[in-house]
Amino acid sequence: MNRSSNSSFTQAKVLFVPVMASEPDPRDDDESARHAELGLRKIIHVDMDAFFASVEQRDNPELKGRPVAVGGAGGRGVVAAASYEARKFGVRSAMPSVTALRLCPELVFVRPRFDAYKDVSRQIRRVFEHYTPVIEPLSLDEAYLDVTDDRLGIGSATRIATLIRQEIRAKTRLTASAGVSYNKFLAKLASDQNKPDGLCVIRPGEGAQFVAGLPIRRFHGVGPRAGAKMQALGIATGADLAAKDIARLRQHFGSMADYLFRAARGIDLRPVAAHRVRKSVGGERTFSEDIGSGAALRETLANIIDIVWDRIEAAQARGRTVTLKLKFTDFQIMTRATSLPDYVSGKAEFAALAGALLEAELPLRGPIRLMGLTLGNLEGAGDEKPPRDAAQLSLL
Ligand code: DCP
Ligand code: MG
Repeated sequence: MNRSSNSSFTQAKVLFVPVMASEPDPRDDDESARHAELGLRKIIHVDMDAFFASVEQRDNPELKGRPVAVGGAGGRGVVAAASYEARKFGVRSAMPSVTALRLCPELVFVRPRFDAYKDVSRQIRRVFEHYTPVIEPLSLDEAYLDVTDDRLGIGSATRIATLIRQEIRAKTRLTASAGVSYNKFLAKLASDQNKPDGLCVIRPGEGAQFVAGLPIRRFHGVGPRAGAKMQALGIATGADLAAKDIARLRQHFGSMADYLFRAARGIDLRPVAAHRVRKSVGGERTFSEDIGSGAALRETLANIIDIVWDRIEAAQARGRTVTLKLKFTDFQIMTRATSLPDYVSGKAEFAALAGALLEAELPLRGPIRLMGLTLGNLEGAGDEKPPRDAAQLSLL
C-alpha cells in the first residue's frame, strides 16, 4: 500500500492515534447505541504485514532483520512483497526486480512458496470464523469482517480486533494490522494507518474529517489512471474530491462517481459480501513504451503468464476460459477468448492457450499500450460471459 508523508496525511495521523490493545474504551457502549440508531455496521479490516516476506522471515531465521523481496530476481522478475527493512530503501510490491536491486544492493530475493502462504491464510480465516460468520476475503492476507452481531457477544469491534490480532500472532507467529470503523471504505483506510502491527479506529462522526486530509491515491479503487485524471482536475486530497459536485464526477469517472462522492464524505454503503464468488483471476499491464513487434509481444505475454499464474495458484482457482486483452495506442480494446470443456490443467496449458490467442492476431494492426490476461469460468462461479465481466487487478 502506498503511504505518504505529505502534510495533510500527517495531520490525519495525529488526529487518529491507535487505541492501545489492553485499554477498554469507555466510548464503546455509546458507540453501540449510536450504531443501532443510525443503522451503521461494525466493520473490521484485517491485513497481514508484509505478508509473503514475513512468512519467509519467520521460516528462515537468516532472513530476520534483513531486506527481503519475495519474487524473481531475474531480468523480467517483479517484487511481489517487500519486508519492512527493504521498504526503507524504497522497494515496493510490483516493482521490477532490477529497480529494487538498484535501490537496495543487499536485497535478498526469495522465491514465493504459495503453499506456505495458503496455510497461513487458512489459519487466519479460522481465527476470523471464531468471531463472525460474515467474512469477505480480499486476498490471501486480508479480509473484511462484519462484527455488528459477533458470535461471542463481545459487542466492541475494537476489542474484537485486538483479540483477533493477538490470536493471529499466537497461531502464526506473524503480525496483522487492523482497522475498525462503521463501513468498509474507512476500515480499510484505518488498517493501513498504523502499519505494521497497528490498530486504528475511526468512530462514527470522524469519517469525513479523516478522509478530508487523505491523499487521493490512498482511496481504495483509485488506480494510476483515475489518479492521473484526479491530478489533472486538481484533486489531491479527500477534501478536494468532496468539493466536486456529483454531476462533474459522473462526467469524469462514470460508474465510479457515486462511490467516490460518498467516499469523500466517509460514507460507504457496500455490505460485507460473505459469499461473493470470484468470477475470474487475472492481471493486466500498461507499458511505459508501446510495443508492436512479435518478439516483444511474446516476451511480454510470457511475463504476464508468470505473474497471473502465481495469482491463480494463490487463489486456488480452476477455470475453463482464457481471455487475452490488448489495448491499442488509440485506446481501442480487443479481447479474444478461448474456452475448454474442462478446467485448464496447469501452467503449461494456460501458457499454450494464451500464446495461441496472441499468435492468431499477429501481426497486429499497430502497437499496443496494454496487455491483459485472465482465467475465467471459474469453478463454483457458474457460467459467465467472458470477457467483459472479468474483474482485473492492475499489475503495476
Ligand atoms: N502481492 C503480489 N503482487 C502485488 C501486491 C501484493 O504478489 N502487486 C502479494 C504479496 C504480498 C501479499 O500479496 O505479501 C499481500 O499484499 P499487501 O498489499 O497486503 O502487501 P503486504 O502484506 O506485503 O504489505 P503490507 O504490510 O503493506 O500489507
Ligand atoms: Mg498485507
